[in-house]
Amino acid sequence: MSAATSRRVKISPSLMCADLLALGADVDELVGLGADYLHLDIMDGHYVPNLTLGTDLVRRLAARYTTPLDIHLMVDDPDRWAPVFAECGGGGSPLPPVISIHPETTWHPARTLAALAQSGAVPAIAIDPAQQPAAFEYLLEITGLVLVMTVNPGYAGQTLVPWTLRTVEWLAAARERLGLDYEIEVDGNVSWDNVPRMVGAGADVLVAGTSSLFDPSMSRAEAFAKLRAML
Ligand code: S6P
Ligand code: MG
Repeated sequence: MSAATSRRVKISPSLMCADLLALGADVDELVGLGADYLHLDIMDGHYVPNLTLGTDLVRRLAARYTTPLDIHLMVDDPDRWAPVFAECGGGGSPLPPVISIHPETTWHPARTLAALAQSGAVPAIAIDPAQQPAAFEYLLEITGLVLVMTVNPGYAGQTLVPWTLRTVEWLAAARERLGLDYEIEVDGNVSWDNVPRMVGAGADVLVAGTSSLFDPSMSRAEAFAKLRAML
């Protein structure tokens, strides 16, 4: 049975796409609608040319919600920042935060992932469109989730890089071949048109941003229901 038919597909709203001036109300609604994760993009202005969310927000969210945090580190020094976010993302949730690093940003990603596991977080890797997933095959055994960047990292509102669907397919096949259980998350232009292709390729967590859940033509509740109905 394929991953697409055997697994419940989860929704991880991207909070950089929420209404930052009314964030508490927006997150309350998303949690009430049944968001499975809360996706937080952490950028350093070096690895990606942008700055977004940070430690204080993560700490406040972790204290207020039991929905697990899905913390995506787009930084060029993950060994500095992963322990910081593992600490401030711990909060009161019974489920640990998922923390993803881009493995090409550190010389020894296996050590970084082991340290994340040691700190109680779910260790995760994020694969840039230009990276070959096979290069990270050995890391899959110590990884709870693999985030596939389906756009180039740094900004919301971009267009799908089409060959990244092959990365999703490769990861789904590798999961079966290796007998592993990591989740496969897609991040970037998860649109109404792209969702069926992404889930068909093997994605089981969708980062929902401006392309779906934050579609300005409908309410958040309508968009969430539309997305759920597609899964
Ligand atoms: C991009 C970031 C993403 C975006 C998301 C936005 O660097 O990692 O998580 O927030 O891709 O979604 P959309 O639908 O605007 O592409
Ligand atoms: Mg992201």
